[in-house]
Order: sequence, then C-alpha cells, then structure tokens
Amino acid sequence: MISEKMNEAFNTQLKHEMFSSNLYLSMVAYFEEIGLKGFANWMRVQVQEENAHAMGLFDYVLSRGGSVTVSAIDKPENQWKCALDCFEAVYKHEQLVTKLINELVDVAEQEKDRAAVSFLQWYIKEQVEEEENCSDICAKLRLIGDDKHALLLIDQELGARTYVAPVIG
Ligand code: OFO
Repeated sequence: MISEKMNEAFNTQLKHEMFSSNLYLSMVAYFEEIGLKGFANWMRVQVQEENAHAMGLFDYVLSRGGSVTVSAIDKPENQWKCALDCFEAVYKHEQLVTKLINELVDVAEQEKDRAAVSFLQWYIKEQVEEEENCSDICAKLRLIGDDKHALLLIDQELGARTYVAPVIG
C-alpha cells in the first residue's frame, strides 16, 4: 500500500520527469537546427533516460497499489544562445530535479514509507551522475570558448553516446 500523500508526491515527480523529457526533446530540435548533430544525439539519449525515469515512477506507484495521474506538461524553452548556454540550462535543471528528488525522499521519510525510501535511492544516485555529466560538458564548452574546431570535436564525442536502459529500483 501507498499513502495518499506519497502517491500524490510520486505523481508530481512523474510530471517533472515528463517535463525533463520534453525539455531535452526541445534541445534535440535546437541542436539539429544549428547543425550540431552529436549534441542532438546526446539529447536524444537524454530524452530516453528521462522517459525511463518517468516510467520507473509510474510502474512503482502501480506496483504499490497506487493510482497514476498523468498531468499536463508546461511548454519548455526552445531557444538558447549557444551550446554552452543550453548546457548551463541543463545543469540548472538537473540541480532542480535533485532538489525535487530530495523533497520526495523527505515525504517518504515523513510517511515512514521504508519501501519508497529504498526505491528512491536509485534516483538519488542517478542525480549525482546527471549533474556530473552536464557539468563536465559545461566545463569543456567553457574551456574551448569560441573555437569552432574544438566544438566540432565535442560534437563528435557526444555523437557516440548510446542509450542503455537502466534497471531502476
Ligand atoms: Fe534528468 O533526471 Fe530525471 O529528471
């Protein structure tokens, strides 16, 4: 069983994960439009990851006898000044998601829902990785400044990212 409060908190996080997916989908379009296909590929993988995060919550709620509510998603941004501006937005967004996951764990602790606390450990660890990945890319982009050749090398590197379905929980 899952408490009503816990159920609602999971449904809210489901909405945030779907927003993340749409935000990164918007970034796929941005990078495709400016001709950075490797960056676009990185974002395509990110969309798949966010969908997996959302489905992990979706399946967990159902497995605990809860009720899933799929909400309307806010429209994400669709324009950025450059690759660095875009990745700084990713980093900021992932920091927000970390905060939201921590708050979700707070609810689980208040509700004394040990199973939810345990399940959410995966999301806590995932956020460490999410923040690190985009912060590393921001650092590289800052380092290269206006060097277009170096930008294309990073594009090539990001083009090699492949999606590996996570085992959540
Ligand atoms: Fe990007 O980690 Fe989920 O939202």
